[in-house]
Amino acid sequence: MHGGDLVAQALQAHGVRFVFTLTGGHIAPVLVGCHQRGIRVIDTRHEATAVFAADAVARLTGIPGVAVVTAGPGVTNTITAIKNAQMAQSPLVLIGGATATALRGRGALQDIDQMTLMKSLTKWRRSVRRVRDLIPTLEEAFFRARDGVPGPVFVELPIDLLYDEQVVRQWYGLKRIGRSPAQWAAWVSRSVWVHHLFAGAQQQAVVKPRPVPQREPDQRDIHAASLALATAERPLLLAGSQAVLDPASVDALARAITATGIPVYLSGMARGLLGANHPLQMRHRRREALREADLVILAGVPCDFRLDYGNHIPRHTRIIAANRSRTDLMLNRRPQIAVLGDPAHFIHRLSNATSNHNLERWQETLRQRDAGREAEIIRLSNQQTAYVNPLYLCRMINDALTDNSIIVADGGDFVATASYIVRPRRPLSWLDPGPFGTLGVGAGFALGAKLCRPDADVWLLYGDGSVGYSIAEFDTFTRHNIPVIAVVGNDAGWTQIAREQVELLHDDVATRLAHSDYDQVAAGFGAVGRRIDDPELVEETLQQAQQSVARGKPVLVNVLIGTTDFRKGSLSM
Ligand SMILES: Cc1ncc(C[n+]2csc(CCOP(=O)(O)OP(=O)(O)O)c2C)c(N)n1
Ligand SMILES: [Mg+2]
Repeated sequence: MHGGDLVAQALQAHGVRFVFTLTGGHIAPVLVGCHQRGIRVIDTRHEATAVFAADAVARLTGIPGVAVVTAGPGVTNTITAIKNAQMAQSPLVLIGGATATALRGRGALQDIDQMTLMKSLTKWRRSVRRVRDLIPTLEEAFFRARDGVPGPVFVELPIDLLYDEQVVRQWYGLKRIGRSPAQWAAWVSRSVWVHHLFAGAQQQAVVKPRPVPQREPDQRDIHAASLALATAERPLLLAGSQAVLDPASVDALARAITATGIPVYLSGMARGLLGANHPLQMRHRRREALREADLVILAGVPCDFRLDYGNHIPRHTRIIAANRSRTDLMLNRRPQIAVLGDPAHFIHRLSNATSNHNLERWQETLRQRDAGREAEIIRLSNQQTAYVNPLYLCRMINDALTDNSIIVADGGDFVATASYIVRPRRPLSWLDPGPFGTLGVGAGFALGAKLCRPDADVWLLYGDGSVGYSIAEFDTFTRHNIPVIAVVGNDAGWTQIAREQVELLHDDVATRLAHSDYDQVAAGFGAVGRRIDDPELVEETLQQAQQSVARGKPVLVNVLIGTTDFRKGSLSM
């Protein structure tokens, strides 16, 4: 048994079914160990994809996703994806290879200070120094990733801990003792070093995954919140990603929300929590609703740029906030009732403590407004634009979804439009990057999603700019038999940026792309590629795409789209 196998053993004991990687000499024993233990090893074409995939696995299963990358450039290539997971509060374990312990700082290949690099990106990190510490360190890593505010952790594994002792002794030149006193002294010192690496390795502890305790909301806060709710006439609930951190309890959460009767806006991973057509869920004109509400409950939703730093909620409006993060709880606005703890637990407790009161009129006002906006969207989607009207395309995608579809959003303008039109049908079936807002999550998220839910059809909505970051992963989809449907909203540009830039600076420099044949690129990697520029063909092409997926083939539909004013004036800063 070598160190790589011990790592695999620890991962397996923590419920890990997939590891995502791009290989390198420093990590080979870990990958082989996983493979031989039946953990599926998915090798991607970029380390960022491996981490995005691990992030998706974490979000959909609650079990930390695992990415294994090689020393140096393998680790540095993960930075954006790791930062994204940190800001999305997604628990994942990044395992990085590293140079041999005795060669640190001596000019070895790919030897950089990875621990300092990872300091601001991870909530916890360790460099393992002895074989016997491999399993306990990984146990700790899995615990830390999920404890409190979840997030990525980093474990660095020097290569000489991963091979068996005989091989390492050979590397260190311990097979032969030199004749001179100097050679002898060097041999002794290297021998002591290797002895230290392997000391106690034979008596490996059994892997014991540690349960993660949850901080329960304070009973006084629940009481105060239920009193506030009892007197509110126009309460509004905003639920965000942090409310669905525990996939096992999302259905119970949906029931608890329904029982409160409070109108709801869902964001991030919480989209889809209430299905496609729940009477309490509103989708549009949130700002107006926030202006009129007399009580706003923020369940895992910080007052960041998405709520205009709290300015979307008038000063006099009472706020109840529940959040696992003390910083997010207090960000920009001090709530009247601040509950430090899991927002889903809080809603359960609140729901139990609250007797239903009549909110019919308020619900109806919001519902009518929502319906008004829906009608407007349908009208806009029927307008003629060049090529295919993007709103129409989104409506067609929405119509093609089943009750078991997962949607991945990677792009700017086009996918933001889709987020108002394409409705996830069930909990945990919408994935977007989160507050870091990085482009490039697409293929990795889709990969993780399809692996976790092989029966689901995974729809990957891309902008034509965004698709460039991960189109090479169609190779991964093909090699690993991962059939997903990608739809590229191709407007030949980085439109979200162009819109403001051209208006304010009268120059479109660096925002133009070509109507490139992304479909052919995907076809080159073995997928089915289709290109359309005619609205008449959309419905049929999407149906064919679903058939291809049913036959096990990944598909990329490259749709040339026109422009509308739907998102005019929406700029995030
Ligand atoms: C990694 C990264 N680089 C740049 C940006 C800035 N950015 C935000 S939206 C956007 C345009 C995206 O273009 P595309 O994917 O084609 O979508 P479109 O807006 O054209 O629909 C850009 C460049 C970003 N969010 N992330
Ligand atoms: Mg574009």
